[in-house]
Amino acid sequence: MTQRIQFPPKFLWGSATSAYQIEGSPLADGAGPSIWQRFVHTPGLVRDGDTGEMACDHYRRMESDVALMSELGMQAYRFSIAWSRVLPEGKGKVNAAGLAFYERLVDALLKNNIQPMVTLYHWDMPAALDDRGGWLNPDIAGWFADYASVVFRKLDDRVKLWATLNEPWVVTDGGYLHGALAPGHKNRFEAPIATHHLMRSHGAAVQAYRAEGKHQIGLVVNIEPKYAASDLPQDIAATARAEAYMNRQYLDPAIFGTYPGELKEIFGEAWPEWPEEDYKLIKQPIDFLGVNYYTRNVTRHDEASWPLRASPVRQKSATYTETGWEVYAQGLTDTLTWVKQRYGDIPLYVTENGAAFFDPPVAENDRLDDPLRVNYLRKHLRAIHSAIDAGVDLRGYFVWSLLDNFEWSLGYSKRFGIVHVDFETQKRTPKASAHFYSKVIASHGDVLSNPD
Ligand code: PNW
Repeated sequence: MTQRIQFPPKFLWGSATSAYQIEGSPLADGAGPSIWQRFVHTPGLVRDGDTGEMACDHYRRMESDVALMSELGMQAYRFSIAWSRVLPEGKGKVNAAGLAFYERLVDALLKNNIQPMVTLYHWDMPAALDDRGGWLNPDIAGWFADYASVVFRKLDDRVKLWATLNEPWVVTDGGYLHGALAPGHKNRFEAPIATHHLMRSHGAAVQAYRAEGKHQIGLVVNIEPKYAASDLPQDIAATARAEAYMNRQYLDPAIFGTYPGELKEIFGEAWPEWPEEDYKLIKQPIDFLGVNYYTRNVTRHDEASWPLRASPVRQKSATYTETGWEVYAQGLTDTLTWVKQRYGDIPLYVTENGAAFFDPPVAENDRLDDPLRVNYLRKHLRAIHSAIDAGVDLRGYFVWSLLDNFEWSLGYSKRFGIVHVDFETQKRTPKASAHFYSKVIASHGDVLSNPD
């Protein structure tokens, strides 16, 4: 008899979104503008001039979206709070109406037996704070902790899983080094400073949580395992730099209280020294780590690539998604076991995993077949099971994303949803991948044992 796939009894199955990507109505009910509000209204920065003004109109369709999650059998839902809905100026006066939206969302989820996981920062810095330097201003740690406290006091009686930051690497690399994401800076002196104050802010929010909260708080990072393209010493060194830059830049300080030495090599004189007390603030004990996994990277030395001097090598026989990311499920197993080996036995969640593929139009019978996404999910769900088999303490999995949504500077051109959204009518249509994922949840993973 073949062995059936089994997941731990309390393993949580969920889906994920973020505020600016789905909500729409960014200025409703007294909310202040965020840096994304500014970025999307600066001509030329977002593909086709797309904005999050409407997005999935989730701000007004929240109840029916929660009902849809319930129909799909979701057990958990990871969403983010828009800081400038709660604090229109980023600090100071609380906007009760903004906070009330998230309270209604949490209550709707709980009524449907869906566990909320709340991310405090998914890239939408209040514009008023960006005017004061945003992540470059050391005061941001206090502002962030104050914002976090407002939210903890309101929702910690109902929310058991909190995340401080979503993907600080993307915030600094996209927002401050290469400028593809808000606030759109391109400055190698700024990126290391943003990194440091992001991590101080993470630490300060965790400290605030120990004072205000009673449940679990963690950090969410994106990890892309790096594999050397050859045995050449220069490729191996380039791979170590790429790994330090993306995978260890935030986890090492959060867990060990130090930055990887390679960062000095990468940034040179732009990598500053920081006072010892900062590292104490950053290294707060956390309750879990969230890992966002999409792809891997085969890495070679490349003098022309700034500032890493490392480039990805395209894999000839591999499948690539519409964002140009190789489909490589083994990398998810490798990532989870690497985190365990390097950082110890901290509980883990896969907080994002998914793929953008071109989807056919919705058929007349309301079906949409997305076999590539089904295949991606099946492989990656088996990959997390392999990691659990190898002893990783994985507590749950969140597919990215529940809905097709605003994919940042790529606008609506890339669809990650397991539910199709018609951005003209706002009609939701679960894709075949949603039905597949429903069956995974309903069988607690058992269907993954069946042949494809
Ligand atoms: C994540 N990378 O971004 C974000 O958390 C989501 O908001 C986003 O929609 C999703 O992935 C899909 O893009 C990432 O280059 C962006 O490694 C870039 C990388 C990873 C994650």
